[in-house]
Amino acid sequence: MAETERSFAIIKPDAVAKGVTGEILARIESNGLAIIALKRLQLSEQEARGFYAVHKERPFFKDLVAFMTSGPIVAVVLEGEGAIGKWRDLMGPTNSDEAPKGTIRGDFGTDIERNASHGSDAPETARLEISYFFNATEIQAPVEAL
Ligand code: 3AN
Repeated sequence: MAETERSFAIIKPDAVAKGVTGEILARIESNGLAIIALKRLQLSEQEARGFYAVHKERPFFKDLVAFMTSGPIVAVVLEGEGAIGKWRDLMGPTNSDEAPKGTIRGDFGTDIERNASHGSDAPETARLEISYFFNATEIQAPVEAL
């Protein structure tokens, strides 16, 4: 059995603007992942640059920051068995052009930049990303764990 993990997800500005936040959250829950923290916010340029700092030398960095600050996002903490891999499987490949139907990026994204969602790629990045958006007091454990 996979270990219980936490992952960090973003419903990106394109998906929020399309009105598919609820559909994406429903896919998370119907696939056995618990939503243990959630907020809707608009990133400042500085916040987006900080979140994507690992990509700061990449040619697409400026466009990525412009896109991620273009409208509200929904930030989510997920918890469940193998949550990091499970959420990445549900999202599909980074490029929405290549993502199969039935995946979030395939169904709701447009291209490699406007790809509807983000997910952590490893436990250490999940920890960093969660703490970038949420205080410990904003994260609730699932009811059965209390
Ligand atoms: P993932 O989000 O699947 O882990 P990363 O970490 O390689 O993908 O990329 C972070 C984000 O940067 C992606 N979600 C995507 O929006 C954007 N991105 C990655 N590669 C490109 C690219 N070649 N052109 C434009 N945007 C890109």
